Amino acid sequence: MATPPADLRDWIALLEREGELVRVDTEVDPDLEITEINDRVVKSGGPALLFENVKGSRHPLLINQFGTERRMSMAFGVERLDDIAARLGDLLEMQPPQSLVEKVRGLKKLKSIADSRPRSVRSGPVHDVVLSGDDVDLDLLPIQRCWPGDPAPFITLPAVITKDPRTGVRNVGMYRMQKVDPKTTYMHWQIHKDGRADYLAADGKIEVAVALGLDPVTAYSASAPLPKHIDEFMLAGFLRGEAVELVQAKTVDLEVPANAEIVLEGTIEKDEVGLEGPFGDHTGYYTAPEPFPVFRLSAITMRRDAIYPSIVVGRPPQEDAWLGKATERIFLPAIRMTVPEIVDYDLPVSGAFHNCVIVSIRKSFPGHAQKVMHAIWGLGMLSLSKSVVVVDEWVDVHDYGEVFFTVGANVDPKRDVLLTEGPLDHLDHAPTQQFYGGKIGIDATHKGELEGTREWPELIEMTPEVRALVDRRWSEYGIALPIETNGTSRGRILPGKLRSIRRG
Ligand SMILES: Cc1cc2nc3c(=O)[nH]c(=O)nc-3n(C[C@H](O)[C@H](O)[C@H](O)COP(=O)(O)O)c2cc1C
Ligand SMILES: [Mn+2]
Repeated sequence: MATPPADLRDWIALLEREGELVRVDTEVDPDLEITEINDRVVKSGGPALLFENVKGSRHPLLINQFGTERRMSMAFGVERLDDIAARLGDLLEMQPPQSLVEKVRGLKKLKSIADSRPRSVRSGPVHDVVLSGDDVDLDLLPIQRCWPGDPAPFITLPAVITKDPRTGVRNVGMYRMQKVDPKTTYMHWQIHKDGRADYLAADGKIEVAVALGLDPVTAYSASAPLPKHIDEFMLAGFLRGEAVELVQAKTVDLEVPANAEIVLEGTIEKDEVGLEGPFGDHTGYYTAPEPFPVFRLSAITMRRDAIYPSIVVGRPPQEDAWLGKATERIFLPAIRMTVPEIVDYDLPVSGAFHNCVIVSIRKSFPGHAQKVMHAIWGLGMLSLSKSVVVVDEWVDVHDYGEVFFTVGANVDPKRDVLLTEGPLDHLDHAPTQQFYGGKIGIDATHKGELEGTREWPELIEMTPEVRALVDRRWSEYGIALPIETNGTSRGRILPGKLRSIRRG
């Protein structure tokens, strides 16, 4: 595994060396123009963009740093996103050691957890420039207005740091911030989020620090759906293999990443809210204006020549698709800890992540698919999923054609569709009532006698012998295929498990 980048500049240098970044020195407008340029680049799988001449600001703007699977993997220093999950899974599956070798290996793993804890340092480049009092001015930054219906510019890629007033445990989250005036923003803390819980637990007011322009893994960690009591910077440290270094902020009692490009410091009063939005959101729709807390800045600190990071969400697919896919992959081992029969899962990007979960399971008893649906509806942020599609272990959940085939072929809508209700995503506009509404579970697994069906037919499969024969002889046939196929994409696991839910 390559070492992940140390800070944003290191990351930009890496992207540039790898041909993954274009510098744009033509003047561009942060009001809508950057969105349209970026949209075309994102949708064509193009490079990260560093706009060096943004109208109205001295600071360059970085966008699309996460916009492809390759860049997202580069951020973590891995070949494929699944490789990150493997490291975490290894840790989660630690058993009491049987031998000395295992003991040593176990200790190494524990050490890697201990080393993941953020480290306090005395100073850092984030304090090269300190602006407080009258000098605090958000107009300095090239904040984007993303979509035509947005009433103001929004800070879109922040790591918002708070402390639980009761326990002192840090929380870091990514929440958009609408600019209200040069010293004020709103804080879009949705109802299910830890950041909001810290705010609600506060007495009178809460201190907040917002880090902008981090190394990519730490930036990612702000979007990770961790349990409330786990510090996101700890996850960042674990995933980077190196602790996040923190310095004391200047005007609030919080620690901030020492090498952030920019930090905004300030407070949020408990009873001060304003009408935030509308905002062109990752659901593909504008979210309606709603009251959200008001963040009043007390300081802005920066590195010299600070680079401002941005992201645009909107109708999927957008850049945030890959932040979501990283979470999907990283959290698979943790999900398997609780629901071990889960083989794999996929959150389709076009489902805006909360609309649909496709999950494959090792089915071993009647109603197993329904058990897994309920497990998902009870699991962290996945609990907000509106639909869950359950398939057998041999179905590739990432192959939507195969999933569609499986649902079409195996579902009796009357028998296999579970309609229920529960909490829904803050941004879901479909339910009659905000936050709560219907859910659908679709059981597309093979059924058996124990579930009261007639004999289930066999899936069509070629024999391994004939496949091997054709593999061997392929060159003799002289057939050039437009796409290389070795005939192994289907039927990797033969549906033999079925027998366990059939009698005998
Ligand atoms: C680009 C992007 C923008 C996001 N904007 C918001 C937002 O405005 N409000 C919000 O509550 N969550 C937003 N999220 C999701 C949160 O960052 C995510 O749920 C995170 O886990 C919240 O952390 P917390 O549970 O510690 O509060 C956003 C995620 C991404 C990737
Ligand atoms: Mn959290």
